[in-house]
Amino acid sequence: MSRRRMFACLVLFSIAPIAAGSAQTGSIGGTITAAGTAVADVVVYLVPAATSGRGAAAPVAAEMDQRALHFIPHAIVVSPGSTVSFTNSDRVMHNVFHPPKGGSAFDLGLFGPGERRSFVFDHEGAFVIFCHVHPEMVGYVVVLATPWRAVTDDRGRFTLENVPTGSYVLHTWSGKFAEHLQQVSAGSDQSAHLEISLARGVPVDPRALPDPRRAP
Ligand SMILES: [Cu+2]
Repeated sequence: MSRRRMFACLVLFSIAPIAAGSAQTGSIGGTITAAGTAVADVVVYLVPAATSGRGAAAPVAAEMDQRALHFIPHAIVVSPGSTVSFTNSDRVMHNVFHPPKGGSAFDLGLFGPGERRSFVFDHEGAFVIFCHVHPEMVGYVVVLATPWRAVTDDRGRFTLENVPTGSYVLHTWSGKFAEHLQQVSAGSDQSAHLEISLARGVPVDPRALPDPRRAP
């Protein structure tokens, strides 16, 4: 690493804790279960109750691996304009495609061990990802502009950090469960903990996104 880059990193590391400790933000965390069992790979996101408060996250570079005939992670959440790279880490051919739905279909073709293909997700939505070679392979790329978003871990846990003080509607997205909506508020230096139970049902695609007034 060059001296200049090292200096830039040091500056970033020293600024970050100050921003995270701002008195104007809080955190909202919790656990998601269904029928008493923790659910991993659920996307959790906040939409501010006031339209004017909506933030937009910058595009990112994200990775989704193809390993042991699975997409890993099973679900990721990125902002519009983000590039997602799919790497074939197996010893067989793989493919990545999203089936035609609302004109958003794409197919990255067949690619071999060690190869990588990328796709830029320009618009919000929940994109189911398949492989032509292995019909059992399924993954999800959920594209959301809101900066307050997370994916539950293996124990169903999530944390939304640096949420400005205010009122929000919390949404969940999962390939298997109905959307859960809940009004929440973030307070200065407060951390809320939620226990959310999901019911089986059809997920709501974020492309039909949220009228913030549509609260339970
Ligand atoms: Cu495959």
